[in-house]
Amino acid sequence: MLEKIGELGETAVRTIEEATDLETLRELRLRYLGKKGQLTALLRRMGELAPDRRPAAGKRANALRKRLEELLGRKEAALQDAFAGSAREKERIDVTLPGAPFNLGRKHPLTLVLEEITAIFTGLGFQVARGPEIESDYYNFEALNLPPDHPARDMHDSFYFTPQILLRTHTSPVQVRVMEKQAPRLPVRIIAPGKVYRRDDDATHSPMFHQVEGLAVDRGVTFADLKGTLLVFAREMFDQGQRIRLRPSFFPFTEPSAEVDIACIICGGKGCRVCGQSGWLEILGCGMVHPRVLEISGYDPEDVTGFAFGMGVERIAMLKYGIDDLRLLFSNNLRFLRQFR
Ligand code: 2U9
Repeated sequence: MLEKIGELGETAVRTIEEATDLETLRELRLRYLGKKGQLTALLRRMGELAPDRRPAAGKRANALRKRLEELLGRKEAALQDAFAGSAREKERIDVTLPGAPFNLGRKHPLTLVLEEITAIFTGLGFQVARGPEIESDYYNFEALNLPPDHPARDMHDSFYFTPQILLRTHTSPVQVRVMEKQAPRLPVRIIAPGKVYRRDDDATHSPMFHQVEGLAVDRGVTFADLKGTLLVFAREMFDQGQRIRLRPSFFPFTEPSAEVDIACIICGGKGCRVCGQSGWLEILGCGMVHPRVLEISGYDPEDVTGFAFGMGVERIAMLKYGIDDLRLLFSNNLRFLRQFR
């Protein structure tokens, strides 16, 4: 019996010393000291011994129980300390680690183009003017000399709230509002960028799109001023060697009116698929402000003249970046949008 207690003692001490976590230690306590533990079993068998041997064996077994309990207690405290230490280590902030990465956003290609157009015209002395997207029939049509039978005024071509209130179909009402407010002070030199709405929806038309319109009113403003301004714009926007061409056109609010082309930016004017073999690309419309429009807004057409122009921002962006489908600009596809900066 004494021998058995000795052997058990040796194994128990060694395994407890070797334990590296609290879970193992709990198992060892059960294995040796638990109800069904090995030392407990030995103590139970004391009765089998001859009476004269019992005291020595009992003393030895109890001494071992005490020793193992002490050892388990010490080991438990040591492991608890070590665990707390490593938890603290995990909590420590390492200020030398690199920061958490985050994705930097980009500007939408339409924003980039709008900002570029704005920068060119503010550089030429134009100021940015803004106005409401929900407009009255008066500012959107009547003040701009759009006759009552003009197709844009049809319920099917514009978005109406009531017969008198609609989503603006161009940014021209902004210029009318500015002129009305500042007349008869001169000069007027403004651009009106913003969203406009028309009942159109296909590969080249969106029901919402962006325009930049410009207006210059002063004494002695001529068609040459208009052409020079637009040539500077085309050269700043596309290429310093850029050429432009003006073709006669018609708008109710300008007289005379013209469409403006730039030499094709793909083939340089030779003719290709993009320009339909013509060598030219239409980029905007323009003209001298109709005397009726000047008069309605409070300026004397006998005293002052003005030029005006209008362009679609989506069209400029598509030409500048070689985008072949308008809908890409409104699809929120990050693989497309990531390409612009
Ligand atoms: C006032 C007087 C005249 C603005 C003008 C155009 C010609 C023009 C189109 C270009 C493509 C619209 O986006 S688009 O579909 N615009 O061709 N716009 S002259 O004329 C004005 C504006 C305001 C008071």
